[in-house]
Amino acid sequence: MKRRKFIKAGAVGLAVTSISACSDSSSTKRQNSHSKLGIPISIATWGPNVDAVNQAMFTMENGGTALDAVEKGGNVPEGNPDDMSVGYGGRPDRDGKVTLDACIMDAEMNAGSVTFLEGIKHPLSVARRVMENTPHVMLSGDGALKFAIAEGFPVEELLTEKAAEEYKKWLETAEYKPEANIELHDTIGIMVIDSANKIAGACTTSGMAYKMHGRVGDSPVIGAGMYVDDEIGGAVATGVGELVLKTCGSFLIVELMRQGRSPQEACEEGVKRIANKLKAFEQYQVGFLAIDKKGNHGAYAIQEGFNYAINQSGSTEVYKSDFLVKS
Ligand code: SD4
Repeated sequence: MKRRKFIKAGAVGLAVTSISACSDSSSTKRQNSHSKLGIPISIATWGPNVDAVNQAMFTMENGGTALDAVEKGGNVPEGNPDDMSVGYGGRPDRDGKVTLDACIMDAEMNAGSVTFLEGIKHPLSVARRVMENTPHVMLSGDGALKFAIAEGFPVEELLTEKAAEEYKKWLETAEYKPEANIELHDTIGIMVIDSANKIAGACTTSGMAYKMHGRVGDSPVIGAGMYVDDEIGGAVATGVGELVLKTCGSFLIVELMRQGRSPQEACEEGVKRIANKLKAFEQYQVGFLAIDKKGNHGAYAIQEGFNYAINQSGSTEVYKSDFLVKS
């Protein structure tokens, strides 16, 4: 069953399609981006990830753990060829290769990650196997691929015709210039808290389009692209990963919440840290999203344009994030 909902959340009103995972209760109007509506919650970067947060909630409602939920949620954009920032259909690097980064973490501080992985549609599921089936946290490149094959993952062509065509066009100038608000990113950072009050988080991406071959961003780095701490809450990042890596973005935000900041205040401070420390930050986009253990959420970005999806209290909504650089 598919149903269409008109979502009005604070300053934003977006029409989204939600799947049957949601209960039938009507959409809740929210005044701001850090209202208290409790757990379970599933939340992810970028509005188009409504299907992912719904899938995550559906997984929990059907007996899955928080970890299952973030994996299944993240698998949605990974398998969607129309999402050109994640998994199958992702934009390639400047050598024309689709290389993927992903990580996952649970409430017990177990973590797994893969970086620079080619040919596997669901890098997040490989990251989970790294976490569960190896003594390591991160596997990279050929080693990650070898492990994935040994775990039974099929090797597939991930470069779609559409992405290949865009790449060919890009080659005409071959200029690598990440620009804010030419949304060359839609990476999913997803977090859930289940009804047993356990948190989990994940992040999965094809990274910055036309990056150097071998470049790894923030998304697979525990504490940069994603971090959860079951005592406090969690945070995820999206945008130009170099800025997030240099400031340990997600870890910083969780630590700020540990010191008493709300998720909203912590995200704002995370963006301000970038602004205070990194030159030319205003040319780029970074968005942070955070939740605490009560299910309060907050977000903040350098630029206008960041939004995020939530499934909480029986409804799915898209929120628009506030941002720093206002003309
Ligand atoms: C990266 N942070 O590879 C990722 C890109 C991203 O939305 O978030 N895109 O730097």
